[in-house]
Amino acid sequence: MRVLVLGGDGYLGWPTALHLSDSGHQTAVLDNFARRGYDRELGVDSLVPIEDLDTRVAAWHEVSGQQITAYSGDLCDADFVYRVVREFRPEAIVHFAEQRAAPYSMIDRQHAVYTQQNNVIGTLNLMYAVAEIDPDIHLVKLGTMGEYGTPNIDIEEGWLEVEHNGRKDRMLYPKKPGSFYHLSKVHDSHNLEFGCRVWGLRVTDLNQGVVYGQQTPQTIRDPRLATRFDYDAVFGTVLNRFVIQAVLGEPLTVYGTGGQTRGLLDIRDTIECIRLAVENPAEVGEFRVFNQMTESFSVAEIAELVADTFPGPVQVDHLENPRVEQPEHYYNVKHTGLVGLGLQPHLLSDTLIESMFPIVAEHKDRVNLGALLPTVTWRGGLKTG
Ligand code: NAD
Ligand code: USQ
Repeated sequence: MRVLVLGGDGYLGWPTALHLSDSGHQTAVLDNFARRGYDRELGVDSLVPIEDLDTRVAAWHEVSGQQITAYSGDLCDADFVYRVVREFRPEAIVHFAEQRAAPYSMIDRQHAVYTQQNNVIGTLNLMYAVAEIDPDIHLVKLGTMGEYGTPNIDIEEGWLEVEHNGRKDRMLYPKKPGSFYHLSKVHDSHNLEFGCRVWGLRVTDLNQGVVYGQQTPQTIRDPRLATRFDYDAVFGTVLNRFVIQAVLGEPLTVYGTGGQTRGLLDIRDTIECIRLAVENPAEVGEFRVFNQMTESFSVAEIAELVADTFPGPVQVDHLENPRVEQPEHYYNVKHTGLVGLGLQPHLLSDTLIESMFPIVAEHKDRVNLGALLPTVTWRGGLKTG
């Protein structure tokens, strides 16, 4: 198939493009390099050095013989989006291209507005391009488990059968997200479902949990193919950060009691989920939702797992939680859709965590220690007075 990967220079987009290319799909990537700009803004860099997109693409050609086409531009530029869709003529588009850090979206008004504008408008431009150029294109959109929040009932895959005053309907699952970033994904989901209903778009919304890991079977074939690995308190995600903190000999930063529970998955499962979704498209007019996660852990359990696995002393600190989130809650998520398509999950074993220690050790001198502790708070972004 011809597959266009939006956000193909990012942590997940790049290894996904390699996996699709390696699976025989004609693959193109698109990115505006905003993510590299956030690094400069925050004074940090990926723990593992990454090449620029042209070098990556050339290295992949050298290693595999496969060609990946690269487009540089912004999804918020509608003319550019239309041009790429007309030129590449994708059968599927995988959409990773959003500002994806909850803390970044909570820095202040400007960052909240940027996040929602970038994410919602970019997706809207894309929906229009698909609807006007070729509505048969299957749109595979990265959503997030955080769209649901932590409701006190089971989390279904996107939809909920509701009985109210004796009548029944199938409704989009109610959302209770925890940041302006997570809210942007909710807005996207609603827009996309509307596009399916009104224009007959075919969409798969993948509500993904927190991803961990850094290597995939393709990225390890050459150091120039490495994907980014974030450690800072804004873009670094919980398990990756705990592994990095353990190797650096820094305390693991559990926010609050650590009773908050999240769905997680291995980066190797992310890329495989995308392949499965692409190769098994949604029907015309269908808004299909999968919960893309394989296991749930509380933050305290994740810290304990990392501390137990690391071959040395590890200190676990409980910091005052900079976020506003439920410290203890019910969490039971249905996630059978992707397994039904053939996903064989890599569950979090000691082997994976252990394999991350040497990656961190090799590059630990690149860490800006000042960026490890959280500085963005959920209420601190309001400039009152
Ligand atoms: P990332 O920031 O590394 O990658 C996103 C890429 O999109 C970046 O390269 C960025 O430059 C690009 N981009 C952003 N806005 C753009 C625009 N307007 N036009 C063109 N390109 C643009 O993020 P990631 O960790 O690879 O996440 C990818 C997607 O998966 C995001 O949508 C995120 O919400 C979702 N997701 C990520 C995780 C995770 O743990 N990393 C978990 C669940 C969902
Ligand atoms: N946490 C800590 N200590 C840390 C970092 C995080 O206790 O040092 C806690 C947070 O308070 C939160 C949980 O760990 O309760 C997860 O935080 P995170 O930063 O790992 O993940 P999150 O902000 O939810 O965002 C990440 C990605 C985002 C994606 C989301 C999936 O950045 O793009 O959408 O995971 S989900 O969490 O399912 O919404």
